[in-house]
Amino acid sequence: MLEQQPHSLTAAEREAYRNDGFFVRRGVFPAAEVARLSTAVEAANRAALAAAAEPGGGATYHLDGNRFVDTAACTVQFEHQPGSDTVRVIEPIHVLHPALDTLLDHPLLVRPMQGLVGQSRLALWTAKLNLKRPREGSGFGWHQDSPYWMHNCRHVDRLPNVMLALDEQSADNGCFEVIRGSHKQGILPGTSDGSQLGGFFTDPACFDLSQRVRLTGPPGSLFFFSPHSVHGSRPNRSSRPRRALIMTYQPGGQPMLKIPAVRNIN
Ligand SMILES: O=C(O)CCC(=O)C(=O)O
Repeated sequence: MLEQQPHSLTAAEREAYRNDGFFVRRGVFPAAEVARLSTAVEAANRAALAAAAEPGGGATYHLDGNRFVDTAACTVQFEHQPGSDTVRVIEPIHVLHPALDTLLDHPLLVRPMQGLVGQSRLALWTAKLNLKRPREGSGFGWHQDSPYWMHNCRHVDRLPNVMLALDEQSADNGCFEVIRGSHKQGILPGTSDGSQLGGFFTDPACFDLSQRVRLTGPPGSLFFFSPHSVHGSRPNRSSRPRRALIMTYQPGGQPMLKIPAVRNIN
């Protein structure tokens, strides 16, 4: 039985996660911490860009025409406009700045995650940064995370995600969107449009778009969601950034997705 501590999962949140596949804690991270983390993610972005640009510094490849570079520390995904040098996603992100590594142990993340994983000993599965820069940040098609992870993990049902908003998340800057209840059917079929990543996008016939919920909130908001939840987002058409960190936890003692090492949570 997990001890009830400050920030622990509430009964209502447990119920929401079970029924809807997600719940939200709005504006819970103090502004000063969000500011410190925002500075850290910009430093991490510069480090990732520098590593990707080094001659021989990374393996470059294209999937469906979009550029990825695997550096020694992380995968850097670039925005989709041809020739863009704007970073879209960096994974894993916690290795690029000490403040982002320390964040993984923050009670505001760990306490509710202990409730969702169902045990006190946790480890990190993966952590990524989604940058969604003003006007050029592209959207994410409807997908589940579990199909990406199922071949590397035997406990894919126990990989809850939490998204930490570094900027206000609104409809016009491409906030996170989720299909309520879509997690209940486990791993759903992908599309078969012949593209390289098409199989990772969820077949639209397999979920109910009328159950779509936009998760808006101020900086410092936390959005918890199931690895089976169908989710996505629209492009950022606004003049404001929509940066967010997504951390995924798992039972303690297990290795991470992209690094063959264990990062237990303190
Ligand atoms: O950042 C978003 O809006 C969506 C992120 C997402 O779908 C993902 O990282 O799997």
